[in-house]
Amino acid sequence: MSRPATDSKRFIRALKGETLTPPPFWLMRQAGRYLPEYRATRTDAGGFLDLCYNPPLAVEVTLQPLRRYGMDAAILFSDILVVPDAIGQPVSFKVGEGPCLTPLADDAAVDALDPSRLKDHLKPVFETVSGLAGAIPETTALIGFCGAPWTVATYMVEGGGSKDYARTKEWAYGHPQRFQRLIDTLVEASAEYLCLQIEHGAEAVQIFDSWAGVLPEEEFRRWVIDPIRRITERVKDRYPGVPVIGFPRQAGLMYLPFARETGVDAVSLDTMIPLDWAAETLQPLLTVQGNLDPIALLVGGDHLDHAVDHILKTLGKGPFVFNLGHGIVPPTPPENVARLADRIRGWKG
Ligand code: 1CP
Repeated sequence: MSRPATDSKRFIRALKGETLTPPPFWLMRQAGRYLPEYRATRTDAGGFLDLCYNPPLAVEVTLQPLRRYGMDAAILFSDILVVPDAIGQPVSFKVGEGPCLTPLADDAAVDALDPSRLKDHLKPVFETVSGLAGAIPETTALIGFCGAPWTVATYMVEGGGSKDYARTKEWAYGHPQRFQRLIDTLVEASAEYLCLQIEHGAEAVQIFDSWAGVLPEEEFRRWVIDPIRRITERVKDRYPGVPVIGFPRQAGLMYLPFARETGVDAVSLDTMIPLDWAAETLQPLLTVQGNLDPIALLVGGDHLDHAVDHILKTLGKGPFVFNLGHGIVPPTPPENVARLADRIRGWKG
């Protein structure tokens, strides 16, 4: 039996501007620690990156949430930090501490990064993408992804997570030429990475700029909008029909220039974006995705139902993909995710 064309999948149709009732849905971090079967596979795999680089296990954890909840899209199981790992800045994940890298020290460290290593180093990830393309249900779309240059750069300059991104801002404001070289390297590596995922079967891609919201306007244009515009342009040059979703988390009013200027097909909304503003200002321009508070999903019950209905009523009248405003948190009860999936699928408009 041949698989249906990508364009007939509900998730892809919504990204291309159709209004669908009920809307298609998937959830950021839908594969992850809230699922007991994920925790079991994770224990078998060894470290977190070992899981990302193990195609059969990465395919398995990508499929786990689909088996339970039948989302309209599967997101490749990997991490945004495989890109620095691939281009010459090794990454490790310490249990309970998150990612750990040796911080970039100077110009020489930036010059030593080498995007030409990416294709070889990330072979297991592309093998996972190919495996998934043949394994997901036929109406489900496969999402590839990367981190946006700004967000990935914060990990590379800080050496891990950060509260205020002070060192990265010092680089960006105080050494803009050096920082530009780092961003340019990440534009090149990320565009290549997304294109290779598409070549292996990804049908849409999402660019995660999780820490976009910490920059002032001028710097937001330079370090968020411009690099994402260049990545989108390169992907569209080679794969014009593949939708690109941008997620400039906590960008506030800057969502509007982001939507107008990056060339993305859809924006993923964080939890704080007012729904009426998004419906009136963003949705006439492009598809929106979002934006349930992950803590509403953790809490469940009436609060969850009310929050879900409010989003469906406000954004469901235009091109829309239901999602969270950020990733699922590990203590979320799996039955709340089932309640959410039923509520969305039961929506009649
Ligand atoms: O212990 C574990 O099992 C690791 C937890 C985990 C998981 C499940 C990490 C570590 N990454 C992931 C998978 C992951 N990461 C996916 C897979 C697909 C899915 O959504 O189901 C995706 C898309 C990401 C993307 C990612 N990684 C982002 C962008 C999205 C976001 O959440 O803002 C970021 C910032 C990261 C970095 C990262 N990876 C992991 C950790 C603990 C962190 C640091 C987060 C921080 O600094 O607060």
